[in-house]
Parts: sequence; C-alpha cells; structure tokens
Amino acid sequence: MVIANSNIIFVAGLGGIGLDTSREIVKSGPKNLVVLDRVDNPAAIAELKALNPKVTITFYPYDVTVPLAETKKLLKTIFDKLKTVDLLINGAGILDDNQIERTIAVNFTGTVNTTTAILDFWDKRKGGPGGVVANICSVTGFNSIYQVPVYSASKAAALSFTTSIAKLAHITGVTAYSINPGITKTVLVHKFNSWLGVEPRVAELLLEHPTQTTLQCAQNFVKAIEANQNGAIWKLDLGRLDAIEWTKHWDSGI
Ligand code: NAE
Repeated sequence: MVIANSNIIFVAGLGGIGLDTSREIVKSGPKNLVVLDRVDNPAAIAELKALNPKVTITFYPYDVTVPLAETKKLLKTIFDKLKTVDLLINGAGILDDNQIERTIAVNFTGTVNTTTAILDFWDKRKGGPGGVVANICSVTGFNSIYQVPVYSASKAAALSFTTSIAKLAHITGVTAYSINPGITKTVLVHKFNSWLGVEPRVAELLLEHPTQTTLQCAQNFVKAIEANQNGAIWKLDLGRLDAIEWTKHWDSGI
C-alpha cells in the first residue's frame, strides 16, 4: 500500500510505539491520519501536524472497551468526513496480569470489536470497497512470556483472529496482517505485574536482554504497511523486519 494520499485510522496512535509510528506515517504523506486513543495528547497532535502540514490530522477520544455500537457510531462520523478509509491500525494494549478481564477486553476484544465495526463500512457483500487491517499483536503470541500468561494469551488470541480475517478476504474484501513487536523500550515494559506475583522482577529480567527502540520498530512498521501482504505475520524485533512462516499442525480442510 502506498501511504501517500491514503486515509488511515490509527487506534492507539499516541502510545510509545504508536507515536513514533504516527510520526513515520505522517512523513510518508497520507491525506488523512485519524488518531484514536483513550487519552488526548494535544502536544503530540500539534507535533504531528507540524511534521507535515500537508497531512490532515484529526484526533478522537476512543476507548476500545466501549460497546460495538459505540465504535460503529464513531466510525460513521469518521467515514462521513473522509468518505473512504484505506487502513485501520489496531494498537491498543495493556500489560498487567493483575487485571485479567481488562487485559482481555483491551488487547483482544478491543481488536476484534474495532475490526468487526469497520466491516460495516468495508465489507464487499454490503457493497463496500474493502480495506486493510493491521493489528499490533506481539512476539508473545508466538511464544509466551510465561510469567505474564494472560497478556501473552491475549496477544496469541489477537494474532489468531488476524490470520483468520486474512483468510476471509475473498469473502469480505478486507485484508489483514499482524505486526508483532519484540521487546521495545516503552512505558509498557518498564515495570509490570506478573500473574499472581510469580516473578516480581519480570520487567528487569526482560530488559537485561537486547531490546529495540520505538523508532526502529516504527520504521519497520511503515515498511510492513507498504509491503501490504494479506496474512503476513510480521516480526519486528531488534531493529529487523521478518515475515514469520507459521507452522501448520492441523487443517480444518474446509
Ligand atoms: P504504551 O503503553 O506506550 O501504549 C499503549 C497504547 O494503548 C497507548 O496509546 C494507550 O493509550 C493505548 N490504550 C491502552 N488502553 C486503551 C483503551 N482501553 N482504549 C484505547 N487505547 C488504549 O505501550 P507500547 O509498548 O507502545 O504498546 C503499543 C502496542 O504494542 C500494545 O498493543 C502493546 O501490547 C504492543 N507491544 C508492545 C511491546 C513492547 O515491548 N513495548 C511488545 C509487543 C507488542 C513486546 C511485548 O509484548 C512485551
């Protein structure tokens, strides 16, 4: 996909990975970047606007845990304004295994609901034009950080959902791929609760190993957007971008 002149919705476009990715996207010159996030950050929005005055940047507050109908209402407002949307990025995530239900609600249900809501506007069976979904999952969806089993499972679930959506593209016209960052230096991994306190030093232990910066992650994110491969499982780790070959252990045969 060519980012130049496109219309992009970015859920969680103001987080650690989100903001640097928003910056890289804006540099590539989309027509519109609509940033949705739980909390506004006027300074960050102003900075994005100043980065490339040709790009129209809009912000709407959006909590991904709202009911599906509310998400559809917000998307209607956006579609009424933009007419077409080329790419939806779902990036909302929390890492706190003390909050089991919230983790599943944000990391998994939030991704599922926002994707489901945009199908109202994109589904070719309803006369829609199709579109592209990029879901930020995680390398912990490949192999868990077992000290945070709830977070890891929520990311595995988001990854599984994304690969199914990709396989439904011939029916819906909507393609999808997953963006799976390795450990990236953001507030998310500074300090976090393990499940039942099984490892109080999980963040410290993780950060003893090599990590990547949000800028490295963002630059590879933009490369993945441009590659636009339906069903791709992108690993963005240690400053690299690699497409993962998923091992098949079973096939439904249908
Ligand atoms: P961050 O905490 O800076 O960003 C989290 C973003 O999610 C923020 O924009 C926040 O407002 C938004 N958000 C949280 N709850 C929300 C809600 N209810 N509704 C709407 N938005 C909400 O952390 P980050 O590291 O930039 O994380 C961005 C995404 O990347 C998350 O989905 C995270 O799980 C994922 N990710 C991060 C890392 C990492 O190392 N930083 C890795 C993979 C994936 C590696 C691991 O999995 C540990």
